[in-house]
Amino acid sequence: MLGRTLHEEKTLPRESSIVLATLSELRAHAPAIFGQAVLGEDGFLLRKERIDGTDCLVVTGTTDRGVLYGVFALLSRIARGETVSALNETQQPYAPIRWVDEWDNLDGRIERGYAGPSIFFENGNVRADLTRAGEYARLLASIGINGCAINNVNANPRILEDDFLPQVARVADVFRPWGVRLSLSVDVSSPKVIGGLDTFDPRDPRVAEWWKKKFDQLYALVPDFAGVVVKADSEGRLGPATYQRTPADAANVIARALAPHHGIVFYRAFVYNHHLDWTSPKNDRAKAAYDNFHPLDGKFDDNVIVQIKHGPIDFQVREPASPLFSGLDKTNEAIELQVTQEYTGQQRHLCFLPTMWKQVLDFDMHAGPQPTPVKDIVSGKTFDRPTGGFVAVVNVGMDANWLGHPLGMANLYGYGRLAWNPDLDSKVIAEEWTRLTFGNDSTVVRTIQSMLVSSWTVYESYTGPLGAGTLTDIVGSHFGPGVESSERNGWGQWHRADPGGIGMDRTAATGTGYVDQYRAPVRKMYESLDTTPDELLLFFHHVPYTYVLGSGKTVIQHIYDSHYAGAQLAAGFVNQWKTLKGHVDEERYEEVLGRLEFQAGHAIVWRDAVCNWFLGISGIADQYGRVGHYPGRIEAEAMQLEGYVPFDVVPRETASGGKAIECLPSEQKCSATYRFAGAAGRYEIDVEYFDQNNGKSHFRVFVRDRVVDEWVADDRLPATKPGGDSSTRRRIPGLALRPGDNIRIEGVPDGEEHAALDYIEIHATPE
Ligand code: GCW
Repeated sequence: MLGRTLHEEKTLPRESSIVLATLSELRAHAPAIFGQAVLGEDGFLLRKERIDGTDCLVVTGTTDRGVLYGVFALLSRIARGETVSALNETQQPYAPIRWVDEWDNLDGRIERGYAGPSIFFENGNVRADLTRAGEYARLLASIGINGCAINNVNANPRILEDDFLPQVARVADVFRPWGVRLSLSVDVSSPKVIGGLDTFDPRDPRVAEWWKKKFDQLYALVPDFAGVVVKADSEGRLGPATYQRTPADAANVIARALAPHHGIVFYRAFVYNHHLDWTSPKNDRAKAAYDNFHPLDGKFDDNVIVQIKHGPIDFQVREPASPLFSGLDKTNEAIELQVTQEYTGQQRHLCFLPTMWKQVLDFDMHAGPQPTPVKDIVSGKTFDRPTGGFVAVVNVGMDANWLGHPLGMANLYGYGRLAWNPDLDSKVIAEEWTRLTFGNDSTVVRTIQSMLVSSWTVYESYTGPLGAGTLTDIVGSHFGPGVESSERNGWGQWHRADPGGIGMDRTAATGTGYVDQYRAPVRKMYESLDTTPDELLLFFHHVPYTYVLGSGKTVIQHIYDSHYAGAQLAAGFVNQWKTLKGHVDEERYEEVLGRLEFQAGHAIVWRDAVCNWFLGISGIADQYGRVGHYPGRIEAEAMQLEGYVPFDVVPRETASGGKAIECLPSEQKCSATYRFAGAAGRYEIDVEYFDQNNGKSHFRVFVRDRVVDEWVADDRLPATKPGGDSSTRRRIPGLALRPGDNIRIEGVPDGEEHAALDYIEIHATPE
């Protein structure tokens, strides 16, 4: 930036300089100036100083890592156009633990990853070329992250095999220059599966010995190894329950093997029974974490951290804070957040999560006489615990922009910033990120910041209303709408919608009693319908569709209205983004535009699926007559078909009218024709088709026998059949239509993808 070459000096410079040094080095050279400065671990100081008559910009910290963070903070200031002329700033991270987890499998695939294959693994081994892993560490360091678990919590025991350890050591080597410490997810059955023992009982001394030897071996290769993450007795994973032992037993046996090396264990509180009897009104998955871990408070060793998902279910679009945060006074805690947008649009939808995280981090658990927000509990302040902090599941991939959606990166940035300082306002974070990413053009900053800060509630409004959970296909992709999929199974993500009403009754008086897991003031608030906030109403209460919300609307009308408003706002993102053409680079402009257009189309799929489902079950019409009536929409099955055949889409609400048409492979090519009967004018046509990942169908659209558009359905959506995951909109703008014109869509199937079509919609465009 300055066009000058940096060099390492052992003494302080004689010319005006930027000085990077640890505090102890500075104290030795300039005791008068730095003798009094105090900093904790990872903290830094940025200061403009006159040292021996020369002006210096000093970046210092107690450790090299702190100095590095200070450098990034300085660069950030400069990039955001802030002054550095009178700098005097001290920053100290809120908590020692600021980690990320990656759910990468050794074969290179990533569980719930939406941005291509692993940057760490390929074909069962660590990648030969770890350039991207090193770049990722730099990126993490720039936002203050100091630990990274590189493999899936559904851990393959192979990760600890003797011949694998040197491979993971290579990852540690590329992390180290950036102060990011390596961590691994381990499977508790490893002593048996790869260790040759006939048991993995955590109380068996041979098992303890195995862990000890294993970590001695690992530390010989990776002296700064940070520790491990454990998922056990959860979703089919083996765990201490096999031997009637507790999570504390399992955590401690590993912790004791790590302790001599100062390593730590993150034991995930995500332990629940996924075969719950759904017919019992008392069963409740939300209770599981507290039920399993609260009785063990005080039984965990000091180098164990219980890692708690921010809500009691599983990263839904809206959940209350997990009651376990205030259920462990004598145990270290970390909050687990999710940057990868598993339930929040999978980086196909814009959903800026810091706004949501803040609601949980700032939520007062009433665990003491003073306010006890979640952020203070997890960082060890409330109960004075030795360690704790923040973890986020990130799941970056080899795709050029790490997370798939260029704007999705704001979530990773925001996570790092909040882990460093959870008091930051999410609007400020959005602004910082925008400036650092797109520059300081005020139109760009204002527009992107405003899109980001509204995006979570927009996403919520067309997906999961009033705390009912994300109404997605919960047994499959977790992407498109699937209202019914959460019911009648053991997974426990129930919303209990039936013809009479909707919501999980979690009260103590008549429900599952979940509210009793909170401290008194919180319990009291959620126990009563009157004091439960609307946005969490259906999480805590079962009410009739005609129940009147605080807003004055009935529940059913709220569902309809919020879905229509949400789809409208998603369409608005496209228009907002279009104002930035020429203000941001072309490549990202186009990429973001493509994602936002997809989102706007998919928001309509969501809107229609959810609204129709609730219309069906409640039998109560939309007061504004929108649901079930679609002006300008022509169902594909009502068009004149050649080769195409109609079929029923399951679940039916994921296609308009419950039906679509497909071109079976026995046909080379099929077509669907509609004779336009409207007035002459300019129109846009939306073609709703199904883009699966098991074929690349080809579409062509003709008006009066002239091709007006063509495309290949080759997106990577999580779908192998027509439905809410694959339904995609193609918008053809600016068409001149006359009455009697034939609009013909030609589909050529490929593989198992049958060029399926749902409908077309014709809208007049203003002259
Ligand atoms: O959110 C759910 C995911 C699983 C994941 C699990 C967990 C790694 O659907 O894919 O498994 O949570 O957090 O362990």
